[in-house]
Amino acid sequence: MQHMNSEAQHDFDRRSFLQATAGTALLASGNSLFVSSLAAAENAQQADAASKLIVHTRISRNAEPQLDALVESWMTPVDQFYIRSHAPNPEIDRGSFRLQVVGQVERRLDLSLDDLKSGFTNVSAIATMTCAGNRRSEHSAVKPIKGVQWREGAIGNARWGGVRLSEVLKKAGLRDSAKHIWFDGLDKVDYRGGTIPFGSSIPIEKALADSKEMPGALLTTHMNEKPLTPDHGAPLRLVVPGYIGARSVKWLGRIVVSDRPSPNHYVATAYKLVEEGTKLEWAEGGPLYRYPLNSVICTPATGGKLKAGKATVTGYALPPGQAETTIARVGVSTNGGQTWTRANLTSAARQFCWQLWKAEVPVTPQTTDLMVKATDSRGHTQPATVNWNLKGYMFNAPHRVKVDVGG
Ligand SMILES: Nc1nc2c(c(=O)[nH]1)N[C@H]1C(S)=C(S)[C@@H](COP(=O)(O)O)O[C@H]1N2
Ligand SMILES: [Mo]
Repeated sequence: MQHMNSEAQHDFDRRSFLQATAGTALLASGNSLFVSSLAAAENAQQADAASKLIVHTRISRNAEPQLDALVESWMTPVDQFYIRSHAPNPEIDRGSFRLQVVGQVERRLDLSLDDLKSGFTNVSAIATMTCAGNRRSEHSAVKPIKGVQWREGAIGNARWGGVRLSEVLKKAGLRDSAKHIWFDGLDKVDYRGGTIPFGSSIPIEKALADSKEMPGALLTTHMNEKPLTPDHGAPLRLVVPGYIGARSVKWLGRIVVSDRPSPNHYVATAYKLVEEGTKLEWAEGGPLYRYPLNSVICTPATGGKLKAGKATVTGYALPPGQAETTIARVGVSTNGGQTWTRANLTSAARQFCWQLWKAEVPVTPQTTDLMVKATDSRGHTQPATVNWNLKGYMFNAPHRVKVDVGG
């Protein structure tokens, strides 16, 4: 029970404890709690009554919104934003909190939340966050994959408020040897019998890639104009526009300026594309940084009943995490990709942000499924298939939903 530290976490765990003990096995082993995998699977099927999200796991929180709710607005409300955490939320005292900046710098920094707020320019930017494991369940359908079985909701678009990473790095003074910036969280992830912080790193070029409206990376205290919630990394998290969510470290405690990528497990071994997981493959594979071009049908849902005639289809499309790239067009097919109906893009087109779309397509009793495919402003289109990989990352083949059309 040692994880029940912060009050919010305590309430949450107490609630899940009560739910878990109500009908399913709960095993206390050593100092951790394990809900039986059967119970976890059952839980994953149900929407949590207290939140609007579909909960995959409770002790480390992993949850995603229902797709119809997700595309109700271009800016994702915090209570509809997916949560992906590898460990329970850490307890952090705002008053004594200090962000450390160390490594290949002229001077080390030790910054309180007030120092960050008053010592640097306050900026905000809208950017989409998505997990490299979004749509993992479609990889799993080919061959089962361990881990959270994300559907298509591990994505959200928010306004992130804070200070530019580059400004903080400039204050510390980068030495010539500086090539990569490491980020360590204050959480404790179980790893090989001990614990490690969740960590990431990004190339220095990305850290310094500020444009007028978009920082290369942002040290954020706010999400959609409100202080970050514990689930999303309070009091301070990194946000790296265009990169997989795993690079945007929550509960950020330490920045290390280095001449190489971070040795943290989540850079050195996880978040790579490997097939068998041999030592050689892990060593050869490069860390994933940018997320890929993607699109998803959010309504109707799989199994949806439609009337023959015109059907309205809605969803999201995500340009790849490359600067100055947006969605050029989205097509919906009702005949397995032989012909495509062009969708209307119904929200703003901006780099590093998803776009919502809506299409009217003809359906007949012979229509069995709907399919979507996006093309970006550089002329790239989603691949027809994606190679299966051991961790189930980066699934971005055209999304299909099965539908049932009545006469
Ligand atoms: N410290 C820490 N940061 C983290 C994680 C984590 O488990 N611990 N998960 C990462 C992953 S894999 C993703 S996809 C995003 C999810 O951010 P969100 O929970 O705010 O949606 O946070 C990233 N940052
Ligand atoms: Mo993720």
